[in-house]
Amino acid sequence: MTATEALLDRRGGLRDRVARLERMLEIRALEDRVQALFSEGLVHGTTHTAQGQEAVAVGVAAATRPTDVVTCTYRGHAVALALGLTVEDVLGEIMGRTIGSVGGVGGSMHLCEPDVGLLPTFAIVGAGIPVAVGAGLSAQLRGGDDIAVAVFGDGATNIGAFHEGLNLAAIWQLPVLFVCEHNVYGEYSRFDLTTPVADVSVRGASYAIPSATVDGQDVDVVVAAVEEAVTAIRAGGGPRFLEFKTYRYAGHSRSDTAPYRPEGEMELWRERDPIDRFTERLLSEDALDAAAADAMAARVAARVDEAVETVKASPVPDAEAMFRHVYAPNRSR
Ligand SMILES: Cc1ncc(C[n+]2csc(CCOP(=O)(O)OP(=O)(O)O)c2C)c(N)n1
Ligand SMILES: [Mg+2]
Repeated sequence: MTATEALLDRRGGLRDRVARLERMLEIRALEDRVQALFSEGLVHGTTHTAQGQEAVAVGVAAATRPTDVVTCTYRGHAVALALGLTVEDVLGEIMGRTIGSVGGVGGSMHLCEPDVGLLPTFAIVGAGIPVAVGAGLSAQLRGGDDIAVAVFGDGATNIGAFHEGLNLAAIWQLPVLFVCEHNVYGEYSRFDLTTPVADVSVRGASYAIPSATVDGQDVDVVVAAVEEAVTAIRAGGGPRFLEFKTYRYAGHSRSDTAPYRPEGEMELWRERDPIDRFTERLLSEDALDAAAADAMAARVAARVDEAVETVKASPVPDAEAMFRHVYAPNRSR
């Protein structure tokens, strides 16, 4: 199997609901390990993890296809793994090693893998939105029924690029799905202290875009919502906007311990943990038994342990790598 086939295989595997649980566990395990590696000084720069948001990432990946393109944020490890990147691809990039998806020069915030549709993840808040709109225009001009997906945070809906992107997508009826990961915080500020609406999906209405607020803690609900929106978009129905209510367990980045959280808030969200809920559902449906669930958890832990060793053994890129993907016009002509 070539590397591309392996990525497509991982993506296609998400057609199976039990595989969705395994991918969510993989995301959680990797993100927990990234925080530990950061504390050990093995992650340079900064890093933003997405524990708690796994159902949104996996649901979006399961209900789209690799020929669709996706832009997302600096909190992008979960979406990248869901789309099909391997733990080595993602961790290699986070740790700045040549084994990473872009050879270790991108880092945690700049993951990219065209084979499964991941355009670079973006460090600038909202910056992926107009790029996805451009990709939607490109898809429309090419014909066919591929779409573009922009994944962004609640804070990004206060950025100009969000409004420009929705407006343009609506007036040109572009095949774009706007996905908001509403995780209650933008950096160190609670959403309700920065934004005068409770549901950002209402903002879609001012651009005449069919929009909805959806439970982001239930992967089955996420898949159903994305499938419905994607079907309408592929049929030429123009853009759709989905806001998923979710929560980030980690602080904003690095060693932020999130002292700004109100007491009890985390516990309330943990009661609706997307992995626990989905595990319980699969067990109650007999789609999974306790032994298989344990084996799955052990398999994921071993995969992450092994990836950490592989990545640690991978070299850092040489200085020349900085210039390898830089485009410059030939001024001598
Ligand atoms: C244009 C711009 N302004 C400010 C920042 C600093 N910044 C980084 S993340 C962030 C918060 C964004 O919150 P949200 O969109 O809700 O995404 P989340 O981090 O919650 O996933 C800010 C203000 C930035 N990176 N880009
Ligand atoms: Mg947020």
